[in-house]
Amino acid sequence: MRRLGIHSFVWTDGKTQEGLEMALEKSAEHGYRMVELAYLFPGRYDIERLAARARALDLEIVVTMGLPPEADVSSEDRDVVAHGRALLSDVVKTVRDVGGIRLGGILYSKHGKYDRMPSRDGWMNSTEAIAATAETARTCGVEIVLEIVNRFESNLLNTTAQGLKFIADTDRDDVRLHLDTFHMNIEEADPAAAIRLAGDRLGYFHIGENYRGFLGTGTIDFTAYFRALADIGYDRDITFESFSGAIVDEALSVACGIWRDTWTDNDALAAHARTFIEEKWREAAMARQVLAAV
Ligand SMILES: [Mn+2]
Repeated sequence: MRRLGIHSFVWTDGKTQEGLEMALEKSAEHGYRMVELAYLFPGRYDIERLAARARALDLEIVVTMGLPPEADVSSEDRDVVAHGRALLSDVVKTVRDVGGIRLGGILYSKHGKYDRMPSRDGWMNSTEAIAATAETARTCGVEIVLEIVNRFESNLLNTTAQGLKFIADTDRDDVRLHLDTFHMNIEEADPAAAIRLAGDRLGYFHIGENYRGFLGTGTIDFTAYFRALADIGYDRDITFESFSGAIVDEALSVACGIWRDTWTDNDALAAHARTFIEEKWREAAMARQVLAAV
């Protein structure tokens, strides 16, 4: 693991500049070395000031988002796809301007439940849009990772295998997968095998409990996930993601179905998550050493 990060929605709904700056302070205070900001749309924040705060705190910034319906690059409507491509290009430049290292999330489709089947033309439109976005990102020094999410949040990429096929179709070797334990728990027959299948195409990893609350209090077998990460020699970033009705961003909460409080004390949540992830990471590394020594 390179850096351990935390999603800003643990701290703030992201509506104000002050909220985001507080999220940076809180993340650093809790020993996290990276913060994930969502929907960093151009013009909403003082980007220069955020960049300076992150630098001063030695925090890396990652940005994630999902596309709104009117900017769905997996649409068959040319205007909608064009809007999506322009939005992705703008956001990549904003990520560059804030000093961010990576743009992830549901960049390849709408974020939300679809009422139609995915189409071949939509798939092609999306792979072409991501290829173009990756080219812009390359010139900006930003990495593109595609988050594989559950069936209720996209109809295009729900499994690692689908994600690998999609990346192959973009014809880019700099686009990687962004996997998330919460989504894998719903969609993958064997999540640990899916991590091994992703191998060196895995670029970013989200840790969340099955109900998005305190780690270790739900049904996800984190030991299996961490051992798989150790097996593939995963050496990139890991971010803790947790949402509660205690902190509500209308767009994200509705898209993710956050209807209730899974926690109210975010300081306790963040402190616990860091300890939990670092401990699981150490355990997995030790298990691998024991195995190799036999
Ligand atoms: Mn996630």
